[in-house]
Amino acid sequence: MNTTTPNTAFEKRKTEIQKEFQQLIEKKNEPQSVVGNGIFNRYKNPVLTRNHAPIEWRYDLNQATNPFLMERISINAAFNAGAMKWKNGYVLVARVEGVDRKSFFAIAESPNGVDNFQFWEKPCVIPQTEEPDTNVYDMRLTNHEDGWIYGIFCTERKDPKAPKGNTSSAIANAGIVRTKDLINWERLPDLISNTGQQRNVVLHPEFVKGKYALYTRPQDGFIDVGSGGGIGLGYIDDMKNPVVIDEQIIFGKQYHTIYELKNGLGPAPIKTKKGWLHLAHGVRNTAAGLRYTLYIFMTDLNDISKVTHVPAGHFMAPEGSERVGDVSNVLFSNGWIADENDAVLIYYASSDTRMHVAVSSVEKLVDYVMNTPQDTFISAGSVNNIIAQVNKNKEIK
Ligand code: M1P
Repeated sequence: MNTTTPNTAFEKRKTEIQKEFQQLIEKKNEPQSVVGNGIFNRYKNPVLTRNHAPIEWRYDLNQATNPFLMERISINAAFNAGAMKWKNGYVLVARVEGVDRKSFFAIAESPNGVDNFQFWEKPCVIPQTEEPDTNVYDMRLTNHEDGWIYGIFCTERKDPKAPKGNTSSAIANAGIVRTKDLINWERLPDLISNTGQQRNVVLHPEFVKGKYALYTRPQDGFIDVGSGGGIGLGYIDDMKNPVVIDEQIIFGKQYHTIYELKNGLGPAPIKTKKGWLHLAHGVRNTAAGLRYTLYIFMTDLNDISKVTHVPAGHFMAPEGSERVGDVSNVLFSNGWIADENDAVLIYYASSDTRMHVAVSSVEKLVDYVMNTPQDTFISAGSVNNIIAQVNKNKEIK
């Protein structure tokens, strides 16, 4: 085929690709149900998928070098996004994963937070430390009172101590960047802590006694959390020398709960009049593999190490098509936005594949966290909770 003569098949395909893409990113979203559970409303369509990746990232649009208009760089998934309000828009810093298995960060923006998310022109450029990151993912954004927006993410590198022939062992740690414009990212040194590996590290938005406060999730190995696996809290004097001091588990794993195997924080907490609201993920093992669900807890306004309320069980679990994906039976969240009108937009990923939104409010979440029965850790206790509620309802005149 002479690739320099006009190719109508090429032009036709280009038009079709552009049309399909436009339809996807302009698709309106709406709440799934008007009744729901009264706590939050899921929205019908995922807000971000691999198909939201810009055409220019995936295709060489030059007919001479790509006569069949094939995807040259394919994207596998868009998930686990940090979130924040930016100017008048809602931005997600998504974990975008190529088919080469490498994740990177890219910002998608929407005018209303529930649909019309579009990626910015190019992915984020994250400067490297002396030892390049093999893979980066799951950025938590914190608009800190020091004036910087921090992004703390997982940086993964091959385990130098892995026995010969072991080509999968890795070391996970917290990488740290900061920015004022979401375009230029300054890389700070990786977290220095004494406790093995780290994932799910989150910066608290306010100083605590003049120090930066950091939620951690120490673990013994890359997959194996070992004796760690709970939510820790430690302090840092200077983010340019991020040595964690006084790291202590404030909320551990617990037998026969949804956070029996792993317990890790989601996004930075939301400050309310009653306490700090936290969204986190709990993991338990089942015959079908690991199951990741989301739960909510609250800590004391004046002592962030004190957990004051923990409703029993999960807040959200994978449902319907959310159950299936690259890593099935997973809900994971590292981004939520408390909007000016009291609404809370909860951005969550399903099965390591795509992003969704559910909407609640600060008022509802505070009510939920403070008034839902806590776990009694035994079946008889769950029965008692139901009977107490039935009896209470009988008293209603
Ligand atoms: O595959 C589920 C999740 O597994 C890891 O999370 P955690 O360290 O809490 O087990 C991360 O790789 C996360 O990105 C992923 O969604």
